[in-house]
Amino acid sequence: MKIEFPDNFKFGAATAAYQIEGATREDGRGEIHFDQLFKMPVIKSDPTIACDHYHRYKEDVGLISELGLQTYRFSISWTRIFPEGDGKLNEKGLKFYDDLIKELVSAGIEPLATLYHFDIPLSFYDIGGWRNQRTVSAFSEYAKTCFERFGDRIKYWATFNEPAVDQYSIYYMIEKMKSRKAKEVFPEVLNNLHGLFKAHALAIKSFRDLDIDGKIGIVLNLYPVYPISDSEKDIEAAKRYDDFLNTWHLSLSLKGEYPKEIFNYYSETVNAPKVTDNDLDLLKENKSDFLGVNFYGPSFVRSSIKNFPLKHDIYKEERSREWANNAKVSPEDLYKILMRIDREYDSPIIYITENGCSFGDEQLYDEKDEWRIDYIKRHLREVKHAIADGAKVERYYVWTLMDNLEWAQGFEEKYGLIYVDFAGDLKRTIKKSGCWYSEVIKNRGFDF
Ligand code: BGP
Repeated sequence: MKIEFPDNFKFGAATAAYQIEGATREDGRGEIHFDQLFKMPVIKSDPTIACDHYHRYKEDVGLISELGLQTYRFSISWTRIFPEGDGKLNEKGLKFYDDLIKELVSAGIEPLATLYHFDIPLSFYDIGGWRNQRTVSAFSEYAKTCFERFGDRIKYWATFNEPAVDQYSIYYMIEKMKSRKAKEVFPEVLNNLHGLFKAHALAIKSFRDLDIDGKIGIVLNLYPVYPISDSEKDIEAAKRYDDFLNTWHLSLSLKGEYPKEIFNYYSETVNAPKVTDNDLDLLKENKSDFLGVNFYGPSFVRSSIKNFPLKHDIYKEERSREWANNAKVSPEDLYKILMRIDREYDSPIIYITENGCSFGDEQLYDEKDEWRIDYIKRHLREVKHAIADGAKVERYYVWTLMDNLEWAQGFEEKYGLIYVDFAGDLKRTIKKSGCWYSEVIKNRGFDF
């Protein structure tokens, strides 16, 4: 059977600044919170070089071109533009992105830029992050600067990547590692998320005030959540996690409002978030033009006494062909979440902004790369299935363009369509999956 995609559907791949750029101490870039974490002895990878994309961007755009990607999602590093987060502007940082964009546009590749991919300026983490109004105002100034400088060439923008991961997997976990109590940290997570969504809405407002001819949205990590058993406790724990992960973020992003029942539950249990009427108006008046969906796999949840107030644990299996990067390979769940968004949120425009797999360490010409072809194929089939059933899915970005620095997991995880020789000279080689994807793009589909 031929799986074919409509003419308005675009194929691409995604990256994030910190995971590929390197050059963390060059040309005036300011420090981010992750720079500090990477100095800890438990984390062995070195972000100062990463893929050295900062110096090899021309070669990398050449490879994007060779793959035939129609669009490329990358992120802009806030502290290259404003080294301290606010205040002094860094012309050299702006120039790097100017050059990159020029290269992309002249090769006919449409850029989609993310303004924030987990890279909070160090100075702002230390003053309470997103729950400090200074961070919120600084972000909207940074966003405005990017729109003014690049908005004539970049038409597609995402404000934030995965607020839930930024706050629940990163902030919450880091603060708990400092032996702080979940009862203290979780309310901060909700207040941070509130500040982050205000920053998102302010960025949308300035995008529209500047009358940029394009679309702006946000990127969420979304997936169906299942209880691990049919016990009442597990069912309730799955509901709590689903409420937080999916409903909370979807409602804020697409309706510009808090989901009442969950909001009341948190107000009663953790006395957060603190929200004013003006904030609510701001969110309501500045909703996204599109929703970015990052999908890796469903979640299986059991009840636990840990992780107040969600009180859940996530079940994981050993990595295998059917359990990539700690998530079960389950393309049908991509279809399910897409249809849920379509039904419950008035059929928004959706871009799959990340989908991909790592099976751990992988050599060049490895059978794991064959598994990647199978993974992408099965997921794309479900994307088509959702389109056929009415979901407005218009783009698909593979995570990721090239093997990179996978945060705390370092260089061991390989998600790339392009192999990077980290043990040697960082030479890039297009993998078989990259060649296969290239054919898919050319043929606007594949046989299944
Ligand atoms: C997403 C992030 C990416 C990337 C990807 C894979 O959450 O936006 O930056 O890291 O996940 O990561 P993981 O191996 O943690 O699933």
